[in-house]
Amino acid sequence: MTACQGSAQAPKQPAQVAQAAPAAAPPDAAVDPRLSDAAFATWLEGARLDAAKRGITAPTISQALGNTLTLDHRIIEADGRQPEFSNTFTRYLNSLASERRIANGRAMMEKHAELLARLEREYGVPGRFLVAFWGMESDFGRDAGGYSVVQSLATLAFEGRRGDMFRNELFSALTILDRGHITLDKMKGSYAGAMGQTQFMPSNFLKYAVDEDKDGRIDIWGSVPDALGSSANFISKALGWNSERTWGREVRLPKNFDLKLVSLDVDAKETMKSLSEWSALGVTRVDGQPLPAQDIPASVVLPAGRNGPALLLYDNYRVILKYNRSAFYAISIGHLADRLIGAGGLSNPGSEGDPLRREAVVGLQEGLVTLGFLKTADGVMGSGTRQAIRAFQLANGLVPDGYPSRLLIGAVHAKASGT
Ligand SMILES: [Ca+2]
Repeated sequence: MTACQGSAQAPKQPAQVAQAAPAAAPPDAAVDPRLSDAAFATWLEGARLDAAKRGITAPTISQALGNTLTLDHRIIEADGRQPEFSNTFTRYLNSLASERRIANGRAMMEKHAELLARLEREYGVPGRFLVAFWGMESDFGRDAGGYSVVQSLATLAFEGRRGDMFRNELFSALTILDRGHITLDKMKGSYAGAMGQTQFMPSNFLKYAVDEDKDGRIDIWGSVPDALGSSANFISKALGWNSERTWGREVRLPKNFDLKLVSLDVDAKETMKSLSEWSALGVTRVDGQPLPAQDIPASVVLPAGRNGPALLLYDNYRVILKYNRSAFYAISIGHLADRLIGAGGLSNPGSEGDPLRREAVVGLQEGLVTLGFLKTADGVMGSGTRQAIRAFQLANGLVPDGYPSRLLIGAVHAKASGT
């Protein structure tokens, strides 16, 4: 659980497919004078002085920020890389809540049943959500990242883009070393400094990580109780989990459902209604049974457009979004959590389709800009672009689901080129 964009995030791009074949580092990367080893050595001197001022002990400074610390150009490259595709919802869900992950997650639920029951009593977060986050973040600890956290953070702090944030994370990492929770060689994480089985940024570690197994050290790398306890504490305290409720459910929409009521941005108050209001509009459970008669505010979301699954999402869905601003990620966490306690797949799984290439997204956005529905083309398929698609659909008598289907993209291009 990390912390770059917004509250808790590492800058990985869950809704995007990783670039197929990373381009080799440009040959002149190492000779860019701003990123030279000499410039880094000077920067490191300043960082050592700053660390001392912030109360980091001399042995930790000389061990972690000594002259053997070098820049890692792979990290600079990874940080600047643009995702090549925008994934489809169904592909994303099938890959992150895969049958293998569901089976492994169920085994983890069983293996750690006692711990999970205790954590739910203590923090109010049900075990299935803790295990779902654990599976999504590090594949249950199997893939927690192999980068040196100190080297990653020093590289990104030096590189400059969001440098202040990474500099503060670096000092938090040094504080963790100073407190003896982990040794420098074992302090591993993602290239962006998200650490251990929970992928905590160091500042979140200092605020929310707990010594659940009470051995005197907080070890989110090697101790499952520490990792899951820290996760429960973070989700409860930092994100504000509502222990009374679940995250949402798949629903069936009536034939005449007004698709303008679909939320493209779940913070939009005008598309939030209580379960009884949705019931009155004809929304039911997928088996046709009525929704629970409760006054829970909820949003209808169609992550794969009007032909894909319809979901009714509650406030804990918004809690997951605070952790990662990706609707696909948040739905996958909720869905995976349900699968871990025996639920089946979505009744309408949607079709996988092909991921949209970045150029296709940019082309669609440029069309929407030309037509006055969008301000800029950034290549990212976010809620702003979906709102612009819906505005285009409404203006042209199309079904307003905000979804970038091939047909929709063709219609935008035709209008934009005036044909
Ligand atoms: Ca411990």
